[in-house]
Amino acid sequence: MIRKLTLLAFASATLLTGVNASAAVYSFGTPTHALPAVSGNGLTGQLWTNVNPNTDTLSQAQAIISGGFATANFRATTIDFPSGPAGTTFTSATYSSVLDAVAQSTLDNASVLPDDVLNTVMRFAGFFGVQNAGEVWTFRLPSDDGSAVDIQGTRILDNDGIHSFGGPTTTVEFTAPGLYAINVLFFESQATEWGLEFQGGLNGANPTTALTPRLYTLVDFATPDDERLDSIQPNGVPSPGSLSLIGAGLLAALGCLKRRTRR
Ligand SMILES: [Ca+2]
Ligand SMILES: [Ca+2]
Ligand SMILES: [Ca+2]
Repeated sequence: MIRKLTLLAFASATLLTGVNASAAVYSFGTPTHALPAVSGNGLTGQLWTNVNPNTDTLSQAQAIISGGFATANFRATTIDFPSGPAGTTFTSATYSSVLDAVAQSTLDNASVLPDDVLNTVMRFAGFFGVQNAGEVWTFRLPSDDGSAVDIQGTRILDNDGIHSFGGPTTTVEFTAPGLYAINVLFFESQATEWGLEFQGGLNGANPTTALTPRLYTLVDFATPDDERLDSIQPNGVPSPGSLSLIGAGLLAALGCLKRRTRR
């Protein structure tokens, strides 16, 4: 209780003084888009199944992502795999057991569901919604094996390599409200454990994976050049045309979807 009160007092002081840059490791103040009137409903999720078993680094995983289409695309309301409190499951588990109901219902290639999760690469792209100037977020990224988070092209969490479930924590201050580009990478290539969670906590709150209202899909707020992403277009959000878009420059900054002709 004492710790919680201290954190609340700190947060109040931050708001009153407006001087909090020294409290956060990273600071961003130039959003890509204005904050929409609607809440977010998840990031654009992509997975590559049965990748090279020697995919042991983030750079190797990025090369796979840049090399072509994902095996499947879906909407990730949370970055929580396996879904639920458990941090990890076994690499013998199937995608149907690690993806939550929304992910499975928006999946554009259901043939992956009975496959085991050994040798996976995943990428989550879209935007993080900041509602008020001066929000300070604590972000945490435990995974088995490697993972990373980029915001506006800056790597704020680097959890590279083959390791057991765990990862770094950092703090990010946003000095203006709006949508900030976010990109989460994950790879797993070594049996027997598999898991990823992206957690956030606002103004000293304990980080959790319950971030759905803050997460906005790429397909809603940019122009994806992989037409298969159209299949995960959700309901209840503005069409891309209702917002001003940066377009190709944004996709390049995200290290994004390779432009290829669908066969
Ligand atoms: Ca979990
Ligand atoms: Ca497999
Ligand atoms: Ca592992």
